[in-house]
Amino acid sequence: MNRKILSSSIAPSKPLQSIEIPMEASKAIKAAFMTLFPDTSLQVYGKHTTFSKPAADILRAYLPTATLNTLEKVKKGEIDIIHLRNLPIDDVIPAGKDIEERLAAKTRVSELVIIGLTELMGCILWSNPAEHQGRPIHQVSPVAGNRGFSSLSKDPQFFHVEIPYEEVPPKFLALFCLDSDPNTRTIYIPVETLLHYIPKDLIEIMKKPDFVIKSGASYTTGAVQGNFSLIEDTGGTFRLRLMQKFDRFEGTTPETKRCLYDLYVILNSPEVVKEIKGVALKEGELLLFNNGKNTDGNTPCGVVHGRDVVGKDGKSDLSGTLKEDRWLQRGYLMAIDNLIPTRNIAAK
Ligand SMILES: O=C(O)CCC(=O)C(=O)O
Ligand SMILES: [Fe+2]
Repeated sequence: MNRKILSSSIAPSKPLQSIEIPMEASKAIKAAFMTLFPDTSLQVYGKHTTFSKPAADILRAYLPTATLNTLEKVKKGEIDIIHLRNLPIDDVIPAGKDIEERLAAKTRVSELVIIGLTELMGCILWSNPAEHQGRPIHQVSPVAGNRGFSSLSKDPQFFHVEIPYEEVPPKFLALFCLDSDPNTRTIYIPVETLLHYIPKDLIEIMKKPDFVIKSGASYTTGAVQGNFSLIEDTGGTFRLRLMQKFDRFEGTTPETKRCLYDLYVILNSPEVVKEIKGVALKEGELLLFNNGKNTDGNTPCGVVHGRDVVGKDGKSDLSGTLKEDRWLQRGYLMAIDNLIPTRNIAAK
């Protein structure tokens, strides 16, 4: 590649907003959630929207005003990513290798946290029948066995924007830690920072609708694919569709084929790699981030995210092996005005 990386005008990365929920608030939220749903057999699945408003009301009642204001800024696209600490999780996080058994044996505090936050963000959780059996909350855990359910999470998570092959990807993502691995980090690069490393002519090619993007192995009911531009920039909306590895992207013209190659080199360059930031999530910690879309003007926002494992030598390894029982719950937060009804069938 003979393009020079533009390193002169790098946007100063905004520091990650990390917010500690006061212990009293966390306890009060948990007590209220246990009253709202005391059972373990809950179908938070299926009828989860029944709980959206009550769960959000509980969060509104107990979260500090400053925290609610920060969430509002994420909602408006003014903040890319926040790290909430000391949120309530269930008293017992069952041990074991079978994620379905672990899930069945716990109460539903963590689910209600995600459901309530989703409502606060003006979104609903996406129940996609093609992934995780249509469950609106995904288990991200490197368990053996049922891949469709356990998020293929032994596999590396190179940088990506979540499900870029969907016509309407989630606006926000929530990742909530129930069982931590201190060496495994959720990593991210702000979109704004990343764009500074992509030459302007390449950005123009990224705006052409001449890319095919395909779903991967986590779609158990069949692949989906679509024709997209990598950057939509309409003046009112900015959206990025990107992954660090382009094995599921294809250029449909010589120019866009070449563009993918150039982007691959840039995304894997030391300059970009040194922009990586990461958080080793602990129990009760949640990352909430914008998935690369802004509808309030055309300023880029959000993050490209992934996962690495930090070895004893302190080096980041994108394909590192994580602890078997690490467990995150994941929600795709979809903007209500953006839903594709037929793909949002109620989950069982
Ligand atoms: O495991 C992690 O920290 C990140 C996982 C991830 O990117 C995802 O589940 O979408
Ligand atoms: Fe992801």
